[in-house]
Amino acid sequence: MNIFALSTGRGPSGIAILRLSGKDSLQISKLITKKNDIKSKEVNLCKFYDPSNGKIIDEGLLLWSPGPNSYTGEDLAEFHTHGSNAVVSCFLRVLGNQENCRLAEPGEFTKLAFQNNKMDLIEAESIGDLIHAETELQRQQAIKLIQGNASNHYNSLREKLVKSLSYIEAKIDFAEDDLPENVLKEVQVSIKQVHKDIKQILEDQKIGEKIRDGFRISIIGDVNAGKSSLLNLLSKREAAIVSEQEGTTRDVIETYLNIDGYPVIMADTAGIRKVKNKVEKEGIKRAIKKAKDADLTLIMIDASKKTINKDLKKLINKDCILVFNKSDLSKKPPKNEFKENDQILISVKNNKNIDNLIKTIKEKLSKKFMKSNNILVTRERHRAKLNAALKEIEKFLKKDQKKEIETAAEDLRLATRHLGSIVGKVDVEEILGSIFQDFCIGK
Ligand SMILES: Nc1nc2c(ncn2[C@@H]2O[C@H](COP(=O)(O)OP(=O)(O)OP(=O)(O)O)[C@@H](O)[C@H]2O)c(=O)[nH]1
Ligand SMILES: [Mg+2]
Repeated sequence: MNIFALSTGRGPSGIAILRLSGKDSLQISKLITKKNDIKSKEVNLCKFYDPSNGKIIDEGLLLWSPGPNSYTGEDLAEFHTHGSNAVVSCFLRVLGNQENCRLAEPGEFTKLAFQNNKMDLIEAESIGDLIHAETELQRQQAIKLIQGNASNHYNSLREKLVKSLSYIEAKIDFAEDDLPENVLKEVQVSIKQVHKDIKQILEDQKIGEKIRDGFRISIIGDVNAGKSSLLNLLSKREAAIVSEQEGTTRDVIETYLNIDGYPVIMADTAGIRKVKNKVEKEGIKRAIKKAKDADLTLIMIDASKKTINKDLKKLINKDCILVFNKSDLSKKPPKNEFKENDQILISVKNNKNIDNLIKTIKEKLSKKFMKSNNILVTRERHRAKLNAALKEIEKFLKKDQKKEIETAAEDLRLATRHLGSIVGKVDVEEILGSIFQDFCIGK
């Protein structure tokens, strides 16, 4: 079966690219271009025709990549046409009319690339991330992973496990005097190191996932301090209702923002105050929970107030930024004991000092999370597999490997499999290969 799809976005544009992958793609390309001398690794200037009636569709370029040296690993044609809806629809219809040709499913070209060993699972996932990247940080993370920094790391850990496993398998299979002494000791040392490495990877404060999904920032504070006004200003839309009435916001309102390259999910919440009203009370409860779960909390206070509300004070910790709003009404925010916190005086109304607030938010997130640029875990899937591998390694380390060598080997085998499945590699034959490499079995 051959598959095809529009690879560029829909809508009028200068150029559209349609891809066709499969063993008949050269034959189909010849039919559509009426050319017999289609060259690979060159740009072919062509006219495109509907083979059913010989009528021209458009003119453009054809890139022809024979497999396996193509994106999918199969024979692959790319048609560059003009990007109008009419041209694209006509071209898709013509491709669909060819024998053994069907529309590709989402991600199918990349799935083929993975199946044909053009890339591993992490690289394939990261291509999806790069396509969906909305902020600079997300772009940087995705391209790093596409280039293989995480895959290399996981592969090298896995190779260590495979090697240890091969020693253990040999110990089980062959007479002891054929093997170097201390084998089990060396295995222990190596596995302990792998255990330490995986633990370290997992202690990353979920930074990779946060960059993918967004840092969680909560705005909490006094009623009427301007929390909803700030959310609206930052998101450049009327996401939340703003009014001079106290207690306007009750539900948590979340908006996805790009704060100067940082992906952020910002939550506006109900103002903190003592109330009897059941609905508002629930809103305040949710606000407090949001603050506790957040990666960063902005405490918003009306700068013209004389003191900071006592209930609000209880929620301030060293990680919060104190945001005094309405600097147009008062240049002197209330004196307070929170000397260690960042304190910023802004006016949402006059758009004053907002850039400074954004800078402080970025610095704060960066200081708290960006401790290493060695970001590896970007998905829950990776984390779950790492945890599963860790569990098996711990089981292995707890065993007396002399007495329980068979079950210890099984622990390692499972750990290897979990690690391998992160990059999409599960290969038992490799263990055998490693045995032959390290022990001269034929002697
Ligand atoms: N003078 C002045 N007024 C502001 C400023 N920012 C917001 N306001 C006004 O303050 C009032 C309350 O603003 P909101 O954004 O609704 O405040 P809130 O903190 O969300 O209030 P609740 O949802 O009730 O807790 C509105 O009338 C705003 O127009 C500012 O910088 N200066
Ligand atoms: Mg509000």
